Amino acid sequence: MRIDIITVSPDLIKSPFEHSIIKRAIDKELVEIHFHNLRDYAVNKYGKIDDSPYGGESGMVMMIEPIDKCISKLKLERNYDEVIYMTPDAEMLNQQMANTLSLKENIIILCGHYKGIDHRVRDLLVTKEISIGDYVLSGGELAAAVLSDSIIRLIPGVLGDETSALSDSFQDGLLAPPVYTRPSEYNGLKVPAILLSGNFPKIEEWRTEKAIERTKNIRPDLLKKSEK
Ligand code: 6GU
Repeated sequence: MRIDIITVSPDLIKSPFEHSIIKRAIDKELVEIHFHNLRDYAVNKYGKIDDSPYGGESGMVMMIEPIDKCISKLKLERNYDEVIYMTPDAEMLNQQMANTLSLKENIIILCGHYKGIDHRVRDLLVTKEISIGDYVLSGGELAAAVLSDSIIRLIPGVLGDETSALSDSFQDGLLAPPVYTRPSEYNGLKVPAILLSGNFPKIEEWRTEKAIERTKNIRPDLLKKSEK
């Protein structure tokens, strides 16, 4: 898989890709990440990429021309499955979307900034818009890093233990059950005895029960969704 990230702050978004599972995925050549500085496609030599909005609102709006130039150049080189725009006024990211996107070959992620982008970009160039939650970030870079991480860890071969992505929270529509490791007792706090029993069918039953219980308590909306 190849991910092209278009941003005005490449330095802000690079570091999450230099650690741990994501770094290993890049080193193993399971994914390629390319960063594109939107200022390299500016409309003048001063690096202009934004302008004041028509209609007299405050703030600055990202212009269509630099974005179109950058995306058009990329599209000459290969086909893209999706051009994703990161913005808070969009459908919210969930595990199902990450699963679907992890099967794509090439995607572009466009990071928003300022007051937004000229809406013609969204109408003409963008194929999918994603928010990472109901709050506003200063820019789309951190959201793009979140989206990329959620996708990359699902690419086959990225996680050493192939089953571990399948047991993630949300994969079965439930929050994950609690996990424990040594010691079996710490300051009087005991690990649930069932986990030490070696009775694996019973342990599975316990895990499902706890997953349902935690989901009911913390995210009852997830259970309502699965009933629909
Ligand atoms: Cl994708 N971008 C920005 N700027 N803020 C957000 C977001 C995205 N998702 C939630 N808040």
